[in-house]
Amino acid sequence: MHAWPASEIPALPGQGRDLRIHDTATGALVTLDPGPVARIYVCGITPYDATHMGHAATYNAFDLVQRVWLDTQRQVHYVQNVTDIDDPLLERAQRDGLDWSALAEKETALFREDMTALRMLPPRHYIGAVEAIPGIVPLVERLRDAGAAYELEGDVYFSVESDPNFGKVSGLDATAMRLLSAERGGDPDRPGKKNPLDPMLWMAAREGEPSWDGASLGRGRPGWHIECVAIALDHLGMGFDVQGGGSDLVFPHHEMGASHAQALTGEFPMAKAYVHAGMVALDGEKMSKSKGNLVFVSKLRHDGVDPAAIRLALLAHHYRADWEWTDQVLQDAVDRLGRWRAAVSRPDGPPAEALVEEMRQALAADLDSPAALAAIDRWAALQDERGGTDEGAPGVVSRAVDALLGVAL
Ligand code: 5CA
Ligand code: ZN
Repeated sequence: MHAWPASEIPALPGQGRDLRIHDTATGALVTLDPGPVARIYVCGITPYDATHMGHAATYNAFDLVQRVWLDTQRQVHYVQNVTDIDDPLLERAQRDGLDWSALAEKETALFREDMTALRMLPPRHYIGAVEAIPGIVPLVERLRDAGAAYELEGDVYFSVESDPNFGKVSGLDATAMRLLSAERGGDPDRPGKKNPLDPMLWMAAREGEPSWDGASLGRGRPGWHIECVAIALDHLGMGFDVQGGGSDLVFPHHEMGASHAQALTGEFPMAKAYVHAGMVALDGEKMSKSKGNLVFVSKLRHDGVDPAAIRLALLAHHYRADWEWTDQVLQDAVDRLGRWRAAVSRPDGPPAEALVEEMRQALAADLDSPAALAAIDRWAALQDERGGTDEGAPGVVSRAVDALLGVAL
């Protein structure tokens, strides 16, 4: 699949800092040492509805990771998937009388537009589940042949008991896992499974549903977790730097993915850091397509809201926090954007070097974007109250805000 166009990243004076980031698996901050090419896999959308503020907040977090790395003069190998075949997509297409693939295409196109408007840097590889099927099938066959998977009425399940490290990503106990499995796409109550938590790797073709050639597996479609593992291993290999997503992906998705990869390669962990963004809520409940309590990026854009203000509203919250979207959050961002634009519109101002350094420090310390915003607020207030004599300083600030935060002033 094609991704979306990259916004240009202005050059900055000085040098960025190495990223320290919270790893869910160890529960600690880790300093990543990615080498000249940093590798990151971020779980993409299931395209059955438009991009909402929760999605945007999560992709904003990983866009910051990419920008911090780029600021250290590294290249970034960023891979993202599109879950363009899965139960929720088929259910929505059926409900609305649409063709499932046309629905997926339409929502993916809208996502690209939203990401472009928000100045999220694109992945180098943007891969759909459907196009990954030829790579998924041999992995499932290998898991089965190695005894890590078994068949149940034509479907193929992964055996969590085959993995000595199962549970190490989420650190959850069996009761919590079972609850989350039922909530998030698993089928713990299906009779005949070896362990209720075992996730599906390959679903045999169902009447009236799309299916693909699965070689020795028979016709069918892939399970969700193996999709991301196949794409990540194909494009990044084992031991990449960051696997990212919202905190609702910790279990089962990222736990199962690590397990599949361990069974395939004998290595753990698949990613050096498992990084998770908090959940954005609306009216007290997690924003989610299934609940329908949504604020869409595209709707705000069409109502004339500046995408830079939407982005600032996201940046005003620490990526790991759970937070609530309100009209006030957006209004505050619109006001802040106005103050910043006024402050950089003059040819000179207070010195910019210390501010750029503060921004770099804040972002390198577990992506503390609220601290970066506060530093810019202080500079803008100084400019407003007393001005400054540093020629070109507003230009430096403007470029730093663009390069490090993806906000065009
Ligand atoms: N296709 C899978 C990942 S392989 C999926 O979870 N798709 S999704 O469309 O449901 O979500 C896309 C991303 O947005 C995921 O990282 C998910 O964790 C994140 N996300 C979903 N809802 C919210 C929310 N309310 N707040 C923050 N992030 C969210
Ligand atoms: Zn995923």
